[in-house]
Amino acid sequence: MTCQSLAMILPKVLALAFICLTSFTAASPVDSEGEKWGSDLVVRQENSETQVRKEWRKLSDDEKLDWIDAVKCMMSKPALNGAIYSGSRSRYGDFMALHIQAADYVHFNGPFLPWHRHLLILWEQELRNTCGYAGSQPWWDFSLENTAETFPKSPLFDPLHGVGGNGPWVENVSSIPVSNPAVILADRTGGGCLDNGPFANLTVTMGIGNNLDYNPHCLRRDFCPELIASALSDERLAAVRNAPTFNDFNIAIQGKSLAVPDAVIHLGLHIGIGGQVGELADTWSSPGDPLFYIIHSTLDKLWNDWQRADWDTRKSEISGPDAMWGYPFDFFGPIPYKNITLDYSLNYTNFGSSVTIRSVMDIEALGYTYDD
Ligand SMILES: *[C@@H]1O[C@H](CO)[C@@H](O)[C@H](O)[C@H]1NC(C)=O
Ligand SMILES: *[C@@H]1O[C@H](CO)[C@@H](O)[C@H](O)[C@H]1NC(C)=O
Ligand SMILES: *[C@@H]1O[C@H](CO)[C@@H](O)[C@H](O)[C@H]1NC(C)=O
Ligand SMILES: *[C@@H]1O[C@H](CO)[C@@H](O)[C@H](O)[C@H]1NC(C)=O
Ligand SMILES: [Cu+2]
Repeated sequence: MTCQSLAMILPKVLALAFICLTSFTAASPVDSEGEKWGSDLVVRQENSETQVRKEWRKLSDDEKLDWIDAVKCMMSKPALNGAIYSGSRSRYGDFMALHIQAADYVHFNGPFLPWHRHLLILWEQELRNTCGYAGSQPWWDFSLENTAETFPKSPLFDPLHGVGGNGPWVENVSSIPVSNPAVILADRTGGGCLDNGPFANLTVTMGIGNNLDYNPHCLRRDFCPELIASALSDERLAAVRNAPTFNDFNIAIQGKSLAVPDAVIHLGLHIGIGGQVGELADTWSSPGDPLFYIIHSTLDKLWNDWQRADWDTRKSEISGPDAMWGYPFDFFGPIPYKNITLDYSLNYTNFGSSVTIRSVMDIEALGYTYDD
């Protein structure tokens, strides 16, 4: 096994696996009808207490196992959307299908953070209501392990009280199906079917890529520690925290190009763990790896932290293109888009009611908060 330094791939301007060039044409701007469509339903349940989403290592061992068990429970509950998406074989699969069908409208644009915020609320409610989970969706303070040496040793990846670690090393991955075979990551260190931790031998039932058909395949991880160290560095995190506007914040989270050296937090988490051939690196089917929910909880926390640092302004500050790859994420050249507003409708097609961005701006009003 070799772990080449990221420097070896710096000169190449590579499109990362998390994106697919062909998806450019699939993105379409929302018309004005769509923007009026959302409701202002507040999700918080009557009389419910504020739920605190805890950092992984702040959970007791029993609490960690409770979350893992709840995820496995979701994988054991019957799908409600199996008749619509043949790949959805469980309630867990329904969430994956939701993400696959929405992916081209909710990444590299303005709705990215709000759409995933409400997705996590739906997910957390389902853990509680369908699987009796008493806790909250955990997040991960990756700033404690953002070097190539420390990242793989994070307690998050513990085989017993964590989600398991890397996939076993596979040198020749050329026959493993991926969304974008052009992506080569010199720094990859895994690639095999996950063989450790609570999700060892997990069968993912749909994907890879924008595909909702039944396609059973194993869960792979392919850690790229050098990419983690670069994309999740203290410097990258400072850019997130110090972003003066939501537009700057969104770019500090999602990136300003798809070149590997420009990868920042969101891509760093997905591709640093999913690597070249892992599920988590796939734009569409990344929720096939339960780590997806921990990653997105982490991004949601960063957004909330940023909002709370200047709450009066930021409780209502939103911007960005409605369309994927619209300015300032126009990495493939200019495309038609509209700037979103708080009235923009976040859709959960075949799954749940649409909500406006306005209705997800304040997590405390939604009934939860983060520790730390
Ligand atoms: C959201 O739903 C509305 C109403 O059905 C629709 O007009 C709009 O195009 C949808 N937006 C997206 C991004 O799918
Ligand atoms: C990798 O595997 C593919 C197909 O499995 C094979 O065609 C190719 O020659 C292999 N490459 C190397 C460098 O071994
Ligand atoms: C995964 O499956 C293989 C082959 O069936 C089996 O040998 C192994 O014990 C399983 N590992 C776990 C952790 O269940
Ligand atoms: C969207 O907002 C940006 C920043 O304010 C602005 O530069 C751009 O022209 C706007 N785009 C459209 C289509 O209105
Ligand atoms: Cu996503």
